[in-house]
Amino acid sequence: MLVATAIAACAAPGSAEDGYRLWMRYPAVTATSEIDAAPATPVLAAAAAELRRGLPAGAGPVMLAPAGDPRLAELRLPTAQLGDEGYLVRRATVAGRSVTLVTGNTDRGLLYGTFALLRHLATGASIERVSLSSSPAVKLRILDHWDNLDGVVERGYAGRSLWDWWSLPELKDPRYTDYARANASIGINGTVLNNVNAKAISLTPRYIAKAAALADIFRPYGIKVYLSARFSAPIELGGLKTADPRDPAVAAWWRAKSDEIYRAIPDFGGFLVKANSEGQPGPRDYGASHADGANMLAAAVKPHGGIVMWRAFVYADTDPQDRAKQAYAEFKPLDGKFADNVIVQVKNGAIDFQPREPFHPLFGAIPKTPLMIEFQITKEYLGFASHLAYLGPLFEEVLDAQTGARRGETVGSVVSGAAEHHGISGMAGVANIGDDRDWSGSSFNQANWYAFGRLAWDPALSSRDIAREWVEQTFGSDPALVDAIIPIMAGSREAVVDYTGPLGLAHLMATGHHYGPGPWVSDLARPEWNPVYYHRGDHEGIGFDRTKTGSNAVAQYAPRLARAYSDPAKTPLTELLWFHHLRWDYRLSTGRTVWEELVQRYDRGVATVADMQRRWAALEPRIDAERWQKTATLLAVQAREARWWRDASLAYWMSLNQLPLPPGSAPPEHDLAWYKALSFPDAPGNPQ
Ligand code: GCW
Repeated sequence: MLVATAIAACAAPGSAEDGYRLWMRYPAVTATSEIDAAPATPVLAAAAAELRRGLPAGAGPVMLAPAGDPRLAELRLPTAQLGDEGYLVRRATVAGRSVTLVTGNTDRGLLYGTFALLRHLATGASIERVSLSSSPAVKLRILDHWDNLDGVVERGYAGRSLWDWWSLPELKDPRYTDYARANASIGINGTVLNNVNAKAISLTPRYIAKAAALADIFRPYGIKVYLSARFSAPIELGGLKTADPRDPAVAAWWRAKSDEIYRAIPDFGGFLVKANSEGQPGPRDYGASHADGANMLAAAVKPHGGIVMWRAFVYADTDPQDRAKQAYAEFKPLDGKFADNVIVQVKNGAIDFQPREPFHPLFGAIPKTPLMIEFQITKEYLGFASHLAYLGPLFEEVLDAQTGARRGETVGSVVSGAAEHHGISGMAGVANIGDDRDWSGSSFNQANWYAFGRLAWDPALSSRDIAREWVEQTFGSDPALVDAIIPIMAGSREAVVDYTGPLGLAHLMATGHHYGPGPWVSDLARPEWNPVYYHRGDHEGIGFDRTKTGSNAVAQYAPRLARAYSDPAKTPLTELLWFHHLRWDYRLSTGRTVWEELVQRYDRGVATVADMQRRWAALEPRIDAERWQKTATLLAVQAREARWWRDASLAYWMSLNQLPLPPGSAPPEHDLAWYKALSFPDAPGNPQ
């Protein structure tokens, strides 16, 4: 099927630069091209439509053809290793015509190839010498939406949920399609529609029909729909007396429920489950294990090819051991006990998405179990939507961390399953998407969605390269502009670490909504809910002793790492107080004491934000007014809040250690009582 298409200008003149177009800011210039797409499947149609939107003038003929197309036979292309999602894009002569060929073994491969070609062109590269080939290292590349059915997004700072559950399935907001396009452009192939703190009602026929409507919209973009399942649903919806996974009536209920879902959504991905964590029901309520629970659900979706993503984010408010140890303690004995369509979803660190945590000790520790990593794209602990914090370096740091368990093994290689050859592998990101016009609350938050998708496709990519291609597509490929923006992004996450919790401190935020500092909080019912539990600061020193003399959490790491983490002199400064309780006057490799180093880092964080503001200010002439202004305003908020974090924290530490600030360091603006009295019951993202 040959479609000769005259391409009309796609962006209306004068259209607002409100961030809606994300990184897909295709040229507004009219282009005429020939797009040869055969055969026509919904996925190929979506790919061809994207080319019509985005192919710049003068690109010449583009052919989308599956590897099996007889016209390609004589080219002998190396398509065998592309798998079922990989692509190959290159110049070729097909049936006597010189074309830009996009090929792959499946239509999804062609879809990804199409987006790769558009990215290639949008980043300033030429079509004449295009030669791209890639296939994803990770199979499940998934966004987890913590969206409640009433439209509130837990830990969401970009407006309300994108899903208008009430008007679905009839009303199909065109935005759903744009969401799918954006995800497909970075290789995301799954979405969990509802919050892991799940309501059983999402499994009722009414809601299944709504989810099915979204699945129909996403399918042409290679995106499968998943649902978070409430473990007690057989009781709440089915009227059973128990949700015990070993009870045949419970298993039968889930089987029937799964059959019902698959009748509506034949390619339904499966379930995500948060069980026995923060009040959610689960198999432990009945004395059964996480494996019993996961395997029972896995059996229900197995006949349909579905999977279960079972979260390892468990800590019991009745378990007295170090919270950082609890997930490992619970899951390590279960290695090898999970069904083959279960994947265990592990947060990047052992506590909870803090600005910095050492990687989770389960990575490398349970090789018989496929593990998918869970990152948080929404910035619950990194300044909500307002702070500019590019998370690429955070994701990269974790993925590149050596587990020490096997030679050369990294968290990224565990996740991609390279060594163990598991049938499934995955990476999940808690979405930062809402109904804000710019989707994520700011231009730079879009970069975190982008970076997540790119790294899920290829965990070996560098966060800096990703930043570059994102900037080029989002703001334009003028090298002077790109070179000015990248440094702003590159140091931004470290700045947040510096002004919120340097040297490995963590979990110091205010209670509930997590907005702003609260390192003094000590009056919550359970010890591990309190920041004082995590920093253990007192008159003498600060930090959590996780060595043999303390909780011995270090022993959960491979011996080589455990040895290093046991010695403060061998522990990276960035993780020092995570593993060690040290005297305030303990001298570090920098020549400074712990106290001096802490202050220096708080100051550095505040100074970095000031520097980011200066750099951004200089870009005013080069960036459209609307996006420039919003970022400038948000940077001013960030500067104020960075100072607040630094001042409140230092005021508190000084109340403990009674030490003076090192010379040159400004005193906190207010006294400690002032900071403690601040209250923000209206802070967003905290469902009551
Ligand atoms: O970080 C914590 C959040 C909770 C969240 C939980 C989790 C969905 O504060 O809001 O609940 O993690 O990951 O389950």
